[in-house]
Amino acid sequence: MKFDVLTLFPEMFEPLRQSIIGRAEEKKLIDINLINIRDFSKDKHKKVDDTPYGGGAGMIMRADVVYEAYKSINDKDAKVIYLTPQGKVLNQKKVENLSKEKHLILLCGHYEGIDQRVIDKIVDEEISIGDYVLTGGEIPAMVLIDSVSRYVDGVLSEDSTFEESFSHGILEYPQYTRPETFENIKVPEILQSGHHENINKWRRCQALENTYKKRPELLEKAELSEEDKAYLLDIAKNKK
Ligand code: 4G4
Repeated sequence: MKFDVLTLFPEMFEPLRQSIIGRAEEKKLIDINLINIRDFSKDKHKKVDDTPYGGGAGMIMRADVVYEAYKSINDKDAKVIYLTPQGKVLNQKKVENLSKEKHLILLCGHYEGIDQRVIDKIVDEEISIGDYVLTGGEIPAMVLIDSVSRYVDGVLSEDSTFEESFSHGILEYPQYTRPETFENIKVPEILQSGHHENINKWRRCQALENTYKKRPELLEKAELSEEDKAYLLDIAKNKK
């Protein structure tokens, strides 16, 4: 999977090249190509922005400079995504669907944003990572690259992707590792029983209870079995 990132601040993407995403790039499972929009300014001072027509605060990124940067990519089949607070809010389903694309172009705005004419000309989809305002689209672009890359074959261990597909739409169960006793608190006994069927049931119940208590709205869209629903009714009854 290829990501081309159009940005004025390519250095901001350095922390992405760590850990799992860094290794995925080394293994050539993903390719993150950073394009500095400033390289496409024809101005002698390398100017990329200007004041807004009609007045108002701040600076707007110029349509012509952004367009030249975009044209340097030269792939008509790539999907162009603009990271903006005005976009549809990203969720796990959207992430999974984006991972099926071969080539994504991520357009990062800074300052007060980008001249609308080049957005209308090149952008296929607007995406927001949540209802809050940031100084630029770079962090949202990193969030998108990280979340989408997890679905690319070989990036995560087979085990993690299998387990994740099982908990579809609900929260995870709690996890424990050594030491067996921490500050006088023992690991739940069942996890050392070796009885995998019971462990799986316990984890499913913990996941459901977690979701019911912390994010009950997720249960409306989750795919639940009859057994799941019966357990949720029990939790609801025991609530004071
Ligand atoms: C485009 C238009 C995305 C990009 C305006 C980008 C939050 C998100 C930006 C702006 C962003 C998000 C300067 C407001 C850059 N902020 N929620 N900022 N602003 O995904």
